[in-house]
Amino acid sequence: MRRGIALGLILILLLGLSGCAGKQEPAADNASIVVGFSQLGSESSWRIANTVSMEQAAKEAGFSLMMENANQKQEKQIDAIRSFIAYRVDVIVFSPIVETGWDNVLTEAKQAGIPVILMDRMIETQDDSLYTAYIGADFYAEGQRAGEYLVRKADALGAEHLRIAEIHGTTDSTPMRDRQKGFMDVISGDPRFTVIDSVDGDFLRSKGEECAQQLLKQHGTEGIDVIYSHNDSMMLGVLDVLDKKKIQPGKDILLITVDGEKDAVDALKAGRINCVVQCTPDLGPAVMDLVRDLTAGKELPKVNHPDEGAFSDFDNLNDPAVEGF
Ligand code: GYE
Repeated sequence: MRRGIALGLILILLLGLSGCAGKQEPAADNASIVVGFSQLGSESSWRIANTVSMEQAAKEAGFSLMMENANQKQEKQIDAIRSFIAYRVDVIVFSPIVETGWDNVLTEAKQAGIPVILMDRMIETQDDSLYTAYIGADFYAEGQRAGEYLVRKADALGAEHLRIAEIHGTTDSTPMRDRQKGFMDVISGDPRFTVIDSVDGDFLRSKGEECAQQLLKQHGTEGIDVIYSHNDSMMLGVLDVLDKKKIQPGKDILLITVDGEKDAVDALKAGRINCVVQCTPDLGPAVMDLVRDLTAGKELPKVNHPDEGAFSDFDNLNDPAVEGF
C-alpha cells in the first residue's frame, strides 16, 4: 500500500515536472518572444511603408510586437525604450531619429541584459557594445549614386556650370548626414558644380514645398539648375511648387531624389523627375531574421545593408523592374 502511494507520488511529480517543462518550452516558440519597437514617426511614405513592413514581418514570424510611435520626438523614443526595459521585452528594435543622445538609455538596456537592434538609422557613440546589430541602408552609397547620376547627366548635356540646391532631411539624422556626404564627395572636386544652398526639409512633404518656395524666392526662378532632395516626400512638395510656377520639372530644373516610392517613380516615368535613388523601407523580414538568430543564441553580423540601386532617365523606364513601393 505504502509502495503504491509512493509510486503514485512519483508519477504525479513526474507529470508535474513534465508539465512544467511543457510550460517553459515556449522559450523556443516565437509567440513568447516580445519585440519592443520604437518607430520614430510617420513623416513620409517611406516611414509608413517601413512600419507596415515591421508589423507584417513580426506577425509572419509569430513574434509579439510592442510598437510605440514617437511622432518625431527623441524624448518620446527614449521614454518608449525605457518602457520596453521596464516590461522586460526580449529584444529592443529602434530607428533613432538623430544620431546622438542615446548612450544613457542604451546603457540602461544593456544593464538590464536586453539586446538592441538599430533599424534604419545609426547612432553616434564611443561604445559599440550599446547595440548588437545595425540593419539599414548604406546612405553614403545612396548619396554617391545621386552624385554619379549628376556627373553623367552633366556630361550628356555638355553642361558647363550647374547650380545645385539641396533640400536635406532631418538635421543630424544618419540619412541626412550620409546622403549629403556621399553626394558631395562625388561632385565637390568638379568645377562644373556649385551647391548654392542647402535647406532643412525634415523629410516632410509640406516642408519640401516650403523649401522650394523659399529657394525660388532667394535665387530666382532662373537661378537654380538642380534640386537634390534627400527624400521623395519632400520632392513631391517641390513638384507642386514648380507646377504652380509653370517651371518644367525635370527639364528647366533637374530633379534628383531618394527613396523610390510609387509617386516618385511614376514622376520619373513621366519625365518630371530625372533620378530616383532607391532606399527600401521593407526591412521587417530581415529584422525578424536577426531577432530569430539572436534569440537562438547566434552571433549577428554588426552591420547589415540591403542591396539597392537607382533609376534614372538613362534607363529603359518601361522595364517592369522599374517600380516604386
Ligand atoms: O529616406 C525618408 C524617411 O531613414 C531612410 O527617413 C529613412 C528616411 C527616408 O523619412 O523618407
